[in-house]
Amino acid sequence: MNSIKLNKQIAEELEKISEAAGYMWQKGWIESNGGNLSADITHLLQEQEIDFKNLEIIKTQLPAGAENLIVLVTGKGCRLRELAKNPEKAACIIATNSNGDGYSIIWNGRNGMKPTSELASHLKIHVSNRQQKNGKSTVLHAHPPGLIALSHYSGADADKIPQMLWRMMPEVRIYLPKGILFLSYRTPGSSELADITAESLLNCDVAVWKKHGAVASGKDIIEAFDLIDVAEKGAQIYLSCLKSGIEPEGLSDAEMKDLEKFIA
Ligand code: 2HA
Ligand code: ZN
Repeated sequence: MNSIKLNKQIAEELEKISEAAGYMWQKGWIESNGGNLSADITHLLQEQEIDFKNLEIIKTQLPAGAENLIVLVTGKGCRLRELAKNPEKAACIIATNSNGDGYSIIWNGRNGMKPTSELASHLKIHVSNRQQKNGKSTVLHAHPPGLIALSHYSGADADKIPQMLWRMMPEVRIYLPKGILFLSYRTPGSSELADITAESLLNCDVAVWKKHGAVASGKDIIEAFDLIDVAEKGAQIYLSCLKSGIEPEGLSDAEMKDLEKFIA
């Protein structure tokens, strides 16, 4: 049942989500039901537009600060590739309650649609973005293969990989000024994963979930996509060199210094 009508601004958000889903499918980041995304659209809906009467409340402990939010989010078990042609097959809109102990589905809750299993991460990042007032309202999680492959490496020099990705080409350093952070493994969907991800995104542009995927947040979903795309490009170049038997040189310290001057 739908308790709201989609207004023009929400329809525009959905269009960008469809566009990003098309790119991600082409790039092989969203196999089967892999990946999930969300947009905090609280500011796009007037309170009076929502008819809370007769709405089922799905009880769950929400992260602190996640009360009274309206979030467009992909559905649990849904195929993100379907967003490209028919968002109704893979996304719904939820409204979190004011007690912080549940939410209602206010758009597209029919056919048993439930929000993604990674809802905790999405909500915690939205709360953090609001606290930071950084203008970011979307969160994207996908399974880009290059970053995941690199996250399997745990040799003594594993902590040098983020620096090496920065050095693969100037754009990586320029576009991801806070860099890429590889997080230790946590169970998918867990609140521990949500905590470490929201905290890490304060200090990086792309967080990599070890042996799982990548997460980024942007002012819109295309910006979040671009962040992961640039990080993945760095990973692909690095892996291509290694696969070709080339030990990549990477931008030198002097070239990096020069670049930093250029960025400043
Ligand atoms: O939504 O990618 O991390 C499926 C996933 C879980
Ligand atoms: Zn995943």
